[in-house]
Amino acid sequence: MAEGKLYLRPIGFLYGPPAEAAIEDGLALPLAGGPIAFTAAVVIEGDLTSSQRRLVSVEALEESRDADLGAVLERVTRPRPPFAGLSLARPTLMGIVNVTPDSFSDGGLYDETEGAVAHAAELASEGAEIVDIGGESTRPGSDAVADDDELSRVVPVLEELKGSPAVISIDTRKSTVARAAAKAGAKILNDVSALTYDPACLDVAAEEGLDVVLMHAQGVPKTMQDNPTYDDVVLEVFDYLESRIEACEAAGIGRARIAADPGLGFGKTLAHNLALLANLSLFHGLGVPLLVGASRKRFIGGLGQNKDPKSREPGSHAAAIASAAQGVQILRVHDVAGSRQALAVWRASMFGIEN
Ligand code: 7PJ
Repeated sequence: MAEGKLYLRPIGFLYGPPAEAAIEDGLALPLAGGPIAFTAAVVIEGDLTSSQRRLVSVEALEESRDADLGAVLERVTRPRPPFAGLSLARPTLMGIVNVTPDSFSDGGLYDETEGAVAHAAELASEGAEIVDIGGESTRPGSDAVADDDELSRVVPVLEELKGSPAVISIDTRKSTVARAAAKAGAKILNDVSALTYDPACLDVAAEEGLDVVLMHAQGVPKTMQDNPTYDDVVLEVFDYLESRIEACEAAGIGRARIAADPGLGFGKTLAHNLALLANLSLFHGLGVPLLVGASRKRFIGGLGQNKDPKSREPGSHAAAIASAAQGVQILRVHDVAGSRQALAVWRASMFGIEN
């Protein structure tokens, strides 16, 4: 982080008619051009070890003539174009389909092609606008999978999903898998290493016209939970994602084709995960749509003492709502029907609308 760099964390959110009225009166600004307004921001200035924070109203922000502040404000408020053809006006659900024998929550259940295809179709019918197909478990402690094994798990599933109403995303770190998936109809490359594990993914995404999800992770799945450390987890994750967006742009993947994800659970302690969740709105300063995956993760079990991943749904829904309430556009979830219900009730109560 450069000394004196500025970050803006929008706070004081309004929803529905009060949001519109406050924007009209110059008392609030739209978060990422969406339906949520913010009335103030925490302005963070400094470096990773010593940062200054001040609370500033939207009126004062708009009066400021600081060029750096103006640039961040523009990125925070600018409307986001559709991602992979999807309007992001409402929280968009990405349903998780694991085609892995060892994945921690669906382990063994969906390892057959037919099971995975049926599961993907079910999630789409429940309201997943994106289905994320993964053939390599990246949960803490897991080993890497050989290219051929991953290919043979996911390609038959993708072939059968051609014609699905959902946008197909491939969850992989490998360029061979990303290429084959694109040929088989995938539109999104979701890479938990933000295209660093296999740098050829940059060229594959550029050449195949894939939209990309860049996720932050510290370390590799096998050892990432051993002793994750940060000076300031929120600012470090922000800087990393910003540098990866720049790497994508340099490789010919335009900003409109990029979404960013702080990577809950990937080289993070409970405190790190909670700091990220509490500060999600700061990531709008990246100027791209945000994706968050909290679903059934260990930190939810840690908070609620729940060891069984499937019993972590209530906490997963709470995390999805906490994310959507900060303007996060895409939520990666196992339980699409349940998440949809939770989000619909949250939206109806906060925005005063039914859809
Ligand atoms: C994530 C992911 C996540 C994105 C996994 C699990 C582990 N991709 N792939 N974000 N997590 N973008 O589902 O618990 O959080 S695999």
